[in-house]
Order: sequence, then structure tokens, then C-alpha cells
Amino acid sequence: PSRKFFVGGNWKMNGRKKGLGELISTLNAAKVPADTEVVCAPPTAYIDFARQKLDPKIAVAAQNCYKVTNGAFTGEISGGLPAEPCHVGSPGLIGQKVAHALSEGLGVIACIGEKLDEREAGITEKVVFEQTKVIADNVKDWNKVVLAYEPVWAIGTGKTATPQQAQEVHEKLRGWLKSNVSDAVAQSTRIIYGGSVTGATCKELASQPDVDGFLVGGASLKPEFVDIINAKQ
Ligand code: G2H
Repeated sequence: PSRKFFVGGNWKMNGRKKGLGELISTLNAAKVPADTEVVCAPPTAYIDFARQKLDPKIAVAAQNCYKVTNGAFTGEISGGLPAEPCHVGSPGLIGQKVAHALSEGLGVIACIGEKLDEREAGITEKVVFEQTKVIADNVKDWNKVVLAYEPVWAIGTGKTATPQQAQEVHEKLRGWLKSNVSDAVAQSTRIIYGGSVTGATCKELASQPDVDGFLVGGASLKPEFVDIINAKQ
């Protein structure tokens, strides 16, 4: 399959200009393979700063995107404002947010994932399929969508899913896309893994056939993010 490897750095609510400026210098100096797409999502207040400083080889995303373009929504960010792709993490509004971001011409990194008790109860598949359906119901153009599998128990916990655990779910998700959308969409859509990815864990994860990249939190703030960008090499 010719899916372009995708590495997202979600900086979450971290950093100030000085530290982020240093991180940006490291990233600008880094080798980015031609067949890898790299996107960083700074805190909202630094989207413009990051876009101005980051080399064009790295795209900039917003971490969130509200469901309408304008209005009296204190503290929200609209799809009319941010940079390129858009990370739409929170459940509840996710369907409307995905629909709105796509209607604004943005790309979307849509996140799904089961909680620990759901995994232990053996309902991982059911949970991630239901979450994927909510997203899929709002997508017409799958070229604009990256699906991020982020098991909740692996987020910021230091517990990375094993390559086998990730591959198993990614393969099932691709199967779901094939059955419920189309074979072409299943083959072309990037399904990326997120949850405590590090420089040490990225290579073996990246070697799994259905792992098309990563969404990285903590490690995206460190120089090892460069190793993750190059995980496929
Ligand atoms: C999960 C992930 C990135 P971390 O949210 O989106 O964060 O790598 O810190 O677990």
C-alpha cells in the first residue's frame, strides 16, 4: 500500500516561546523523509508563532476545532481560524466537529480508543468501531482524514501498546472501513497509533503493516521526536 507515513506531534498545553523556539530549531534542522508527513499541533496561542518559525516541511495543526465558524463561544477555536489539519479529540461533539472542520477545508486527525476496563472486558473492538462510525458518518472525503487509534490506558501513562496490540486493532479498523466505507478508503486511509510512543518504541510499531504513523504527545516535545519522524527508515 502507498500510504504516506504520518507523524503528528501534539504539544498539548506545553511550552512557552523560548522552549518551543528551541524545539522548533531542532525540528527545522532534522531530516524529514520525503515519504513522511509531519504535523505539529502547538497550544492555540502559539499556532501563529509556530507556523512562522517552523520550516515548511512541517505542517501546523490546531489541537481542536469547534463545530461552527463564528459566534459567542468563549475560549473555543474555529475551523475558520487555525492552520492546516485539525486534531479533534474529545468525544461528544466529535461528529459535528469533524463535519465542520472538513467543511472548512481542514484535514482532521480524529482520535478513537478504548479505556482499560473496556479492553479487560473484551469489548475493544466494539468500542472503537462505534467511535469510528460516529466519525465516518460525518466524512465524505477520506483523503482529509487520518484516524488515530489512541487506547486511553496508553495516553501519557508510559504504557505503550505492544506492536501486536496496535496492529491487531489497526487491522480491525481497516477491515471496518472496508466493510462500511469502501475497499479503496480502507487501503488509502492512514491509521496512526498514539499513546506513549517514544524513540525507543517507535521502530517496531512502525514496522507493523497497518500502523501508518503516530500521534505523539510527551515525546514530541523532546529531540527524540526526530527519531520518531524517522521511524520508518
Ligand atoms: C496521546 C498521545 C498523543 P502521549 O494523547 O496524542 O500522548 O504520547 O503523551 O501518550
